[in-house]
Amino acid sequence: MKPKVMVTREVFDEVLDYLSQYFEVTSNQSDIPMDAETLGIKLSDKQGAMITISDRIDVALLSRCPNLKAVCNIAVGYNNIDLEACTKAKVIATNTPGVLDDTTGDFTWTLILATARRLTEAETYLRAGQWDGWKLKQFLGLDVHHATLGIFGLGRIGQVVARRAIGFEMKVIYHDIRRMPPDIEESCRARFVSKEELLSQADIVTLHVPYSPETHHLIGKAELKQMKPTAILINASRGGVVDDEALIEALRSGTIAGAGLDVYENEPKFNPGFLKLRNVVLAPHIASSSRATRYKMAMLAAQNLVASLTGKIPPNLLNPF
Ligand code: 8YV
Repeated sequence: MKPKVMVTREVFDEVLDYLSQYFEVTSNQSDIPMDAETLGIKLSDKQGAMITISDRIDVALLSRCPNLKAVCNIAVGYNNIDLEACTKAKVIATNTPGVLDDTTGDFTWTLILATARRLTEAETYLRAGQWDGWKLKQFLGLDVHHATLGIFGLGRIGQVVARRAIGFEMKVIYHDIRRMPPDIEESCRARFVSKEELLSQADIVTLHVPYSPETHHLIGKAELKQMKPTAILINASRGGVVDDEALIEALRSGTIAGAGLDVYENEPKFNPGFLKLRNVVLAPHIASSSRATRYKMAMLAAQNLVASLTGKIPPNLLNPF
């Protein structure tokens, strides 16, 4: 008998076909997110699950799923998975690093350019029929070329963002928990600086750190105050890295000039204060969403699941066994 697995959200048919070669597959193709209670019921008789960041894998869930052997996230970030609890329960956990770096880096640039040049604000104005002609001082923005780009987290995605900055002839500075090796700094043309220097020098601050207790509210009221009033903040990493309430206040009061966001605290119920602001570009967590990349992410998660349940070491194992 084939092992039973669940795919908790809609995925591509090809991915389901691949999984079906190995498993009896149940898939939530209706794509309605499941609450913790439903997830527990659905996974109670499964050996494996392909999950997304909206599925929380914790002690409570694991205690209800005695057959579970592997949870494979369709995401590089895995703050939805309690790794320690998985290890204790002998459940393999995996993620999808690498395949989304370029696409997420591209989208970070989408946010940088749209925010710096006030695209959402200008388009809203035009669509509302308010445009009555060209004006010299209309929607004056921030120049991206030759500006200073400050990157928090020079990991895989941060490096992509830095390399794209070379074309804009920017000065790139970065901060991380540890300094990167010289070859990476050189290929990114990035200079390591303190958190304080990054915040006070950058015209554009962009965040590429994972969410953890250490990065919770990495950017809060005090950090926003250290930024230039002309600077913009970009977040395509994880909600919770920024204190959204503090950011809304900073955008309202002019502490900083603008923000471009793809992620929020308490997604998808983000702070409604953002909707009242003109100087913020808002996207619904789509940084990795190109057709090709989302396919690769789902397929990689499926490969991780197949390896995990066929006695192999999965390519993207997160916890020790
Ligand atoms: C995913 C992401 O689309 O990979 C991540 O960590 O944030 C996105 O690329 C999202 O997490 C869906 O699970």
